[in-house]
Amino acid sequence: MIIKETLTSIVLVGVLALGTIGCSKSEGEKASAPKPVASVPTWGTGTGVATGDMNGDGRLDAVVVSYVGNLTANVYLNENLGNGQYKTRKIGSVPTWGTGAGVATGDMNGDGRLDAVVVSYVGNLTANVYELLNNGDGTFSPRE
Ligand SMILES: [Ca+2]
Ligand SMILES: [Ca+2]
Repeated sequence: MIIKETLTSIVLVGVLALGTIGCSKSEGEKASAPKPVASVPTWGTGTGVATGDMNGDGRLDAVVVSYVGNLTANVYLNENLGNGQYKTRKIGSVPTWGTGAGVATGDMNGDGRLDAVVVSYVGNLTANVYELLNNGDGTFSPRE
């Protein structure tokens, strides 16, 4: 009889503990809901992001590619202002069918400045890769 009551108590404590954990997790998720640090225009498909110090100020910036309709994906530089805020501006565009776009950063031409490399689906089972070369003055030029 004592064993049965003990087992019942253990099960009840376990159920209560699980319930408590469940409630804590739910409340924790609400408290940590992400807030956007930047926004760019998009049609909702074909987006990607990469980080890199694109302007040489020592802070990582966010480069975003985003499908904006009309068979075009725009590339945006979100400059990290260092206070949790970003200054967003368009640095280029590439052709796309609107899905399967991505971006990476790297010094593609060896001049010491990070460039943006963009891949986008262009139809006919093909994705093209484009380079937006960092001119060092805040502008970027597509490699020709
Ligand atoms: Ca930077
Ligand atoms: Ca470069």
